[in-house]
Amino acid sequence: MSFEAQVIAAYGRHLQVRDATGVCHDARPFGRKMHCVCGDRVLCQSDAAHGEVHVLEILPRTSVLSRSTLRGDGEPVVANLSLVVVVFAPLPSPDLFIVDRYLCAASSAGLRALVLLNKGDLIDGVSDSALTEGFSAAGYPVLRCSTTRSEGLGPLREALHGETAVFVGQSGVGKSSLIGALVPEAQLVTGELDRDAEGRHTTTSSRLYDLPGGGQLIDSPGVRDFAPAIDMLEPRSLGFPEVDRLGVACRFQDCQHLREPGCAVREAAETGSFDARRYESYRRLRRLYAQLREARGPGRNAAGRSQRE
Ligand SMILES: Nc1nc2c(ncn2[C@@H]2O[C@H](COP(=O)(O)OP(=O)(O)OP(=O)(O)O)[C@@H](O)[C@H]2O)c(=O)[nH]1
Ligand SMILES: [Mg+2]
Ligand SMILES: [Zn+2]
Repeated sequence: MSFEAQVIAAYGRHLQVRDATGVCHDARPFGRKMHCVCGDRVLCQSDAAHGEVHVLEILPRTSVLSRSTLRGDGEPVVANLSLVVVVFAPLPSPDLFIVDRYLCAASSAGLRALVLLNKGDLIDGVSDSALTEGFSAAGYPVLRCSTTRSEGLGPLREALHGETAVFVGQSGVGKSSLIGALVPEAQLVTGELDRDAEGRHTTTSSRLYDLPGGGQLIDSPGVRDFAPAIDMLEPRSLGFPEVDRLGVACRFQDCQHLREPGCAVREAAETGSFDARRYESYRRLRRLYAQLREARGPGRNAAGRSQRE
């Protein structure tokens, strides 16, 4: 018997899918090459004799958030989203380049994005604006909250209402804690938690939850680093909205906004109208973009396979 379902948890090849009647099944992709991710809509078949459910096919995705592997190939992370929420916090020491790169990945996937500063209880107003002003200036909505003090959760609930959103970001910023505060049933699911070297709980697989009042929210494992899938990036701006806007005034049409004369992007960064940190982040991503293309080697097409294969 075959049926349609949604992937609500993905841990490598171990999947959990939920059918139209709300029943959850453990499932496995049928075939080595199938890469299912959380949020995927899939066609399944139950093999009653072995008590197994196989995923036969991934139904067309409306969107997919992707990353680059170290080899420079694109790899899906979550699918069928409407919103990417990039979470960061004053502790652990924030790496804003990771936030920037998730924002670029969202824009290259055609997804709206929101920046969320959690652990507001650990920060004063001045440091808060130093951390967030570059994102606001770029045009991203920025929200602030403290999960431990239950502050700022109302506006966050409003922003998530009716969306299919994913929480992404560094490990330890409070993604799972936030989801626990927003989705009461989330606290019941502890199977995905593991302890890291310091004995802290850390999320090891993505899981989708229904938001009370409508919408879905996906918790994802924290990262130490993140690179967007390079083939999906807009080649001129790499997904930075400021570069996109300012770049129209560059002298050369194919300006990479590095050392070219008459570069309006670099000039804006020098005069302060483009956040200098964001510009530095653009430059780093530009270098990484070149490195990953190099790593993949010549003669590989957009799907990351050799053209001769
Ligand atoms: N002070 C403070 N601590 C918080 C807040 N939110 C979460 N924490 C703490 O931060 C730590 C990490 O929280 P998690 O929710 O596990 O973080 P995570 O982003 O899910 O981490 P990974 O699963 O590893 O990606 C826990 O000890 C939480 O209690 C907050 O608003 N303020
Ligand atoms: Mg977590
Ligand atoms: Zn330029």
